[in-house]
Amino acid sequence: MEKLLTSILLLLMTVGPACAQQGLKDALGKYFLVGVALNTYQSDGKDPRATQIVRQHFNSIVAENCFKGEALQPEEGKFDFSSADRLIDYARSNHLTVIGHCLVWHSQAPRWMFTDRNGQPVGRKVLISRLRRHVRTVVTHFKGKVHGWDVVNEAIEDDGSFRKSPYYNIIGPEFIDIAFEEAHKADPKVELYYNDYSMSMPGKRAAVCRLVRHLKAKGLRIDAVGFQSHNGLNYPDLHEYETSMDSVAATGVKVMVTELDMNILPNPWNFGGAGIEQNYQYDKVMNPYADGLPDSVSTRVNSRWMDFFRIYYRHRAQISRVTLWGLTDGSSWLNDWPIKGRTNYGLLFDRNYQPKPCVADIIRLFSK
Ligand code: 9MR
Repeated sequence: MEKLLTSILLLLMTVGPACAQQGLKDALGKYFLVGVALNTYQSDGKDPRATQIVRQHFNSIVAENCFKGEALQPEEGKFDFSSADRLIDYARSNHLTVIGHCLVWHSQAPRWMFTDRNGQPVGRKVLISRLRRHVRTVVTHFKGKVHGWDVVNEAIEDDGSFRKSPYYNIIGPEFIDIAFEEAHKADPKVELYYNDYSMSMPGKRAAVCRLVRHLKAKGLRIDAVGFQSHNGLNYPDLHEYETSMDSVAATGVKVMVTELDMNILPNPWNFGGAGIEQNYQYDKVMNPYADGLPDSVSTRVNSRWMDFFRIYYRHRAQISRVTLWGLTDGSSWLNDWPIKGRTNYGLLFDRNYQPKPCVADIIRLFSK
């Protein structure tokens, strides 16, 4: 009897902490990849507390910046994979699936990409060959190491028109087809995605679905559409957001939530005027929680997180990945956008690397 009790006690001691340690990936991972974007400090393994959270909660990572064009090909023909390769090593030693972000984007493109030696815009042929070379070289380098690529990022405006980026202006909308074609040629096995923000906007939704159908009709590979999901407390409209998920899924590709976070600070565009006294007020009003988040706001934020994760639960059959755009509140880009130096609370883990209350609720929701 005594032996039996000791065995039960021992079992409880081993299983108990394991249960308490259940992570997001254990519950949500049954349905889709659970990812997080890492900065280079984190993916270089310099932040052990970050690594602990990554290991417990996530099974996928994406580079917040070091896979972007300007980082990988800072000079024409001179590729620098050093940071990105360290992220691949980090992923391997922590058993994480890597997503590549991103191959073709008007922002953070290599500086030289659109101009010639004299600073004049390059012609169509030259830009196509530069685009192809970048995509081919990068995808080939990471062949077998990256699970999927954001091939084209943010090429469509909220009203559904094409963004008038240098790629569009010089090449025309075919730059998108070319990018997908070249990526597939370089690695026929790798998944390919189109990625954009404000996916709840009806104009953007229609245009992105049109784009997916167009690529498929041309016989090009596309596996998923990324909904960046830089959300706020009052946007997007949840119904429109869900409608977009259904519409995208109806085109025959998966939905990916690729850059999930929540800006909880006031929106400066509601402000007008330029008086000095108003500027002073502006700072204070725009950074109201520098000393901490009041409980009432915290409760609202947690419940808003749950609104989104309930949507992801309902749509779990359509979704192939949910990735947070950063690990802790302290490392989020939202502290510096659209105003530098604010104290934002945009992620699931706080500045002390502690999970917000909603983390346990999300795990419960997906464990039922
Ligand atoms: O989080 C990234 C930030 O560190 C960079 O300064 C910024 C530069 O444009 O890019 C941020 O990530 C963006 C992502 O690559 C694409 N979608 C919007 C993200 C937030 O701006």
